[in-house]
Amino acid sequence: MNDTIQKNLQYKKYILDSKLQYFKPHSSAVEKTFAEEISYSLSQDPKFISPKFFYDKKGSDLFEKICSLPEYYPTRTEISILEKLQSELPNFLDDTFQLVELGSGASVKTRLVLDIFTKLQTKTEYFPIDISEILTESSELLLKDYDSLHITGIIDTYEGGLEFLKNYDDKKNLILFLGSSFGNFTPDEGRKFLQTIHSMMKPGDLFLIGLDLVKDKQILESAYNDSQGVTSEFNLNVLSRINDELDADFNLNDFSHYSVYNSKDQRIEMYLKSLVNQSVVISKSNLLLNLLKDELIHTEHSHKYGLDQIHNLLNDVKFEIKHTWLDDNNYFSLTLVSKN
Ligand code: AVI
Repeated sequence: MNDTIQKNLQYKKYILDSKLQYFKPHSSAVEKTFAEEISYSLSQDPKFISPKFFYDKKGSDLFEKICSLPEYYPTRTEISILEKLQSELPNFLDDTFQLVELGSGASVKTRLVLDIFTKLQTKTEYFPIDISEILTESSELLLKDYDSLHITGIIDTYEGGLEFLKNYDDKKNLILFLGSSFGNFTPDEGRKFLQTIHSMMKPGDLFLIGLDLVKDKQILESAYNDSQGVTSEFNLNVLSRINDELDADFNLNDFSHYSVYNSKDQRIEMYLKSLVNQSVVISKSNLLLNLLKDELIHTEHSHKYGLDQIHNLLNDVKFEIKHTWLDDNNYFSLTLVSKN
C-alpha cells in the first residue's frame, strides 16, 4: 500500500504475525469525535445517542450475547440462509476474490462464508472492518481454524474502512454486510452508505447484504425486549461508556430500557428513559445535561423491510441484483448485488 495514503488517513499499522496485521486511526482523533458527537446529539430536541457508540468491548460482548438469545431470531435465521449458500454462492465467485466484512466477528456467520472461500482458494485474504477492538481477538480465533487465511483488520467506521480499502489493491472483493446492521441507519444515511459502497466497488466486485423483513409486531418487540434483560444491559451500557470515556456521571439506576415497534415507519425504536428529573455532567463534552422524569433519549432505530423495498433501494443506487435468498419463514433476507 502507498505510504502517503496511510499517513494522510492517520492510520497506525500493527503487524501481529505473518498472517495478521491491522490498521487503526490515531486514538486522539477518535476520542475527539466521540466527545463532539455526544455534545451535539444530547443537546438536540429530542436527545439522541448514535447506535454506533454501543460497540465498545463490553457492548460488543453484550451484542454477541443478544445474538444467541431465544427471542432474537435474526442471527440464527441468517445462519440458516448462509448454510443454503454453501452450494449456491460459489456459482458467483472465482478463486481470486478477497473477502471484506463490515462489522466483523469470529461468529458462525463469518465462518460460513470463510468455509466457502477456503474451499475455493489456496490462500484467502480477509479484511474485517470494525469500530471495536474485538476485531483483533476474533481474528486470532479465526486464524487458529483456517490455515490458509491471511487477515488485515481495519479498526474504524465502515466509511473510513472502505475509503482505506479503496486504494489498497486491485483484487476483486466480495463485501459482506450481514446482520441487518443496515437497518440501524436512517433512510438518508442508508442511501448515502449504499452510494459509498457502490462508488468504492470495482467492476466485478460483489456486495452481499443481510436485511431483516417486516413481520408480526409481537415477534419483533420481544426480540428487542428479551426476558433475560440482555438488550436492556446493552442499551444502558452506552451510558457507562460515556461515563468512562468522557468523564461523565450518569447513574444507570436512574434510567430504563424502552423499545417499541413503529409499524408506520417499519422500525423498532429503542430509547433510554430517564426515571427522575436529573442533571448529568459530561466533562469532556463540556455539557451539563438536564433530563425530565420520563424523558426519552433515542438510541437506535432498527428498520425492517419488504422485499420490494429492498430491491428498490438497491436498484435506486444502480446496483444489479444477482439473487435474493430467504429462510423458510420469510423472516430474513440475503441479497447479492454487483455494480452495473
Ligand atoms: C446490530 N443491529 C443490527 C442490531 C439490531 O437488531 O438492530 C442491534 C441490536 N439492538 C438491539 N438488539 C440488537
